[in-house]
Amino acid sequence: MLEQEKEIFAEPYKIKMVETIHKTTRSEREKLIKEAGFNVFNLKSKDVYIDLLTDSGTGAMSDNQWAEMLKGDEAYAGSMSFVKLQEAVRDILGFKQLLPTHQGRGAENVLFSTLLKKDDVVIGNMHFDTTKGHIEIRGAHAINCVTPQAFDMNSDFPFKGNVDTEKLEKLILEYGRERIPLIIITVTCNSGGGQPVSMENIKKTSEIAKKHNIPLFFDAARFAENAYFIRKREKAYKNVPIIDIVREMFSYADGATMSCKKDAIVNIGGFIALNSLELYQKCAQSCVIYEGFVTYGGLSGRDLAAIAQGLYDGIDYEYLKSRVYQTEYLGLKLRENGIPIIWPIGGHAVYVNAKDFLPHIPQEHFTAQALVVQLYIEGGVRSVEIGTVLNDRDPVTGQNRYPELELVRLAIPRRTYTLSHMDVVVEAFERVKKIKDKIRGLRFTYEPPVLRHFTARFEFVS
Ligand code: P70
Repeated sequence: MLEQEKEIFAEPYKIKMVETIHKTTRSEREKLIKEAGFNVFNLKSKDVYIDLLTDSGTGAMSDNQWAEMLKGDEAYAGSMSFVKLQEAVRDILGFKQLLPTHQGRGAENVLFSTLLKKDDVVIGNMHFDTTKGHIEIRGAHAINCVTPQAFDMNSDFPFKGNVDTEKLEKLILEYGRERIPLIIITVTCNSGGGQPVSMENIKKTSEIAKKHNIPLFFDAARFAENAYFIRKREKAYKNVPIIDIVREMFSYADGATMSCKKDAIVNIGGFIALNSLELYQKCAQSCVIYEGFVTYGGLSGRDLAAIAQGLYDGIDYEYLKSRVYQTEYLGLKLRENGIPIIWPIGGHAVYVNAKDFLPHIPQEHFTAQALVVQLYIEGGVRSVEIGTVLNDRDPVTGQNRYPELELVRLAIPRRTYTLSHMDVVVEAFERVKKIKDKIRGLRFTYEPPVLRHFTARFEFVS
């Protein structure tokens, strides 16, 4: 008898409802992307075969979530769906107070309009773009303080999302506690490649924050994937139930902002969760102004109910295992085929290093954007540029800000695609690889002044 049965991988669910996806021909795609100004944000979803633009709001809800949608009660005040969500948040995350918001950036807006003033400093491992934006429009400064291993593309370090705790102490002393209204840990660290933060690091960061009396918040969009990595990579947590890991993670924080469009597997929604009644009361005022009354925050009762169920779906071990397996499956196949990717593979996405792949395209011709465009032309796969276009111009000098890395992100929606779809993506890269030396760079034909990557238009450099 076998000592241990060899495990065969399969998704831990079966398909109950489907959405048809459409194939286009290469020549159709050449025409479509030209009409879109060589910007994939301008493509219609029906013209995309495999959509890896984002894992945000693109997941498939479960039968249990749809059932909760039907049961959701629509009440301006005192909705029972709100009560359900509050109970789920108390049970899983352990926070007493809850303010729903329309999505993650709504939560950031409410929290930061309450906590921040001009010249304040917010330190984090690596702030996500919307977080940075909300900090900077208030005249405050967003400072990244991630572990140096995050920048070593070949290192196997398992927790590249960790806070550099020594640097954190130094920064606190340098700026002074009075200027630092909060510290934020983004779990997993999206801007760093979907890399996790260890429990040990969370604990240490929390000790430092407590010592200086600074509140510690999580940007919790992908908290469940972070917990899964802790279980897989941190010895002390081997075989510990995900819910216990999540409870411990959040026990070290004073609060969290959440984009429920990620690990709560809903199509819209967010929240702020915290313990302090005083801070809740202050935030509640901004919530009513920007989002909606405190028991719905811009969402319908059915959305709140779907989030409550989604929080439980999102921490299911078998689901998380298959989710991370799928991302790894894609990443490993790309790597085997000689496509340079960021290592280790992140939880929600594979990041391709465009500078290494297309060294003949200089950054001023938008290396990663050129790869995004060609990947669409060759295979109908939509990805997103994380490089010079996204990085915008320096507001003072007006010059392009060239990031160290030119990346193409392949973000995988939750419970949406199968491994066969991942094979299609690998095949699309094969085709791109065959003609890679002929790929041309791009230049702007239209460049909006802010957040240019959403609406800019390009043409090929001749
Ligand atoms: C993504 C989306 C959103 C996000 C996040 C973290 C760690 C807050 C938010 C904001 C954004 C995106 C990027 C490219 C294309 C489409 C969408 N991340 N914190 O895909 O939350 O979107 O709900 O306001 O990752 O990474 P919300």
